[in-house]
Amino acid sequence: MKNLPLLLRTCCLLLAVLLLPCLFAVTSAQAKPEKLVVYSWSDYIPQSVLDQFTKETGIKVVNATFESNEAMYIKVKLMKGKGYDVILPSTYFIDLMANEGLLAKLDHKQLPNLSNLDPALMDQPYDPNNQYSVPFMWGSAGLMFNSKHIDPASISGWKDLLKPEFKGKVILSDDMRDSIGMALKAKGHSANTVDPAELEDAYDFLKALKPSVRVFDVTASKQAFVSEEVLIGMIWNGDAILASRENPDLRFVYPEEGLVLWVDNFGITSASENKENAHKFINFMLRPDIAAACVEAFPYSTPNLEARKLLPQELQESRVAHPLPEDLKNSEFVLGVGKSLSGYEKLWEKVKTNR
Ligand code: SPD
Repeated sequence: MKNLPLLLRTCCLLLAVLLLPCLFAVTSAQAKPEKLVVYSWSDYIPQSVLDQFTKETGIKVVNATFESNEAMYIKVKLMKGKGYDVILPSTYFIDLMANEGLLAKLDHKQLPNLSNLDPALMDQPYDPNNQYSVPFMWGSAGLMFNSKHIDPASISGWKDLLKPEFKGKVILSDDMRDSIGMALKAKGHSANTVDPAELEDAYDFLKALKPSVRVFDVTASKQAFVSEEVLIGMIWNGDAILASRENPDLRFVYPEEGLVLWVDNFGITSASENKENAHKFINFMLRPDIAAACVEAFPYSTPNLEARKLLPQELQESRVAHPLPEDLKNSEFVLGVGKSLSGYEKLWEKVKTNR
């Protein structure tokens, strides 16, 4: 260095000073890889899909899970969204969370794969123009029974759950809107009623059914059917397909009174500090090959029309995964019920505590 001319030495020094921050940036990026926290329903996004995202982008994904919208909502609200980037609420929590400022507006320019989605499930009243949410999967809370123990000709709807021979053999969904929605349908009402008298009717149905209920569950419902711990009751359609692969005596029924349908949607928390990566993740999940991989692992109904074409024939044609319009006669998507939510909560509390 001593022998170099002064000008050259000054240039070298200047260059070193300029490059130093870049060097630090590179080392700190290497030490701390980018990370996204995705808060989703359990058994919904296969680990292989998350690994594929990391492989393609270098972004690590932590998949925290929840079992109900209510549990997810309380946690996100308590933390004001901090700590979570992408969340997966059902329709009836989208408007609630958006109105409370918990969801960020989406930038559709960063989501070109939106074009793969079925227009029939877009731009819904709970989120006009999909400003805050994009559908991932939809499905139903249907009726399943074991045909080894129960004559298929004897089962046509929810009212059959009340038959005395099923005492102690019934499973109901531990999801408040699923089970109250089922009871409302059984009584011929809308699953989204705000009429207290109709809710009282639903309560009467659930009260009469309670002695027959072996368990309220959503996470273990598949296993309860497979092991024949329960013989009849409610199950989400994706779990029904997985259960009947393990126990071929299981039959899924679209009840004549109708059933409740739901759509689970991706949203980004307003507190997310990784909104660009969150958009990258959602766009990746909307890719046909990725959405198809999700349905193959957890066979719910996909709103991704391009993904559906990639599914094995058996799943493309399954009426449990992809019902025909006539299967959904009298059925309804669960929607927000505004201030009446407290009426639903009180009813649920009474059912669960036998009051
Ligand atoms: N294992 C994933 C299940 C997702 C079910 N969505 C439920 C909506 C609740 N009504």
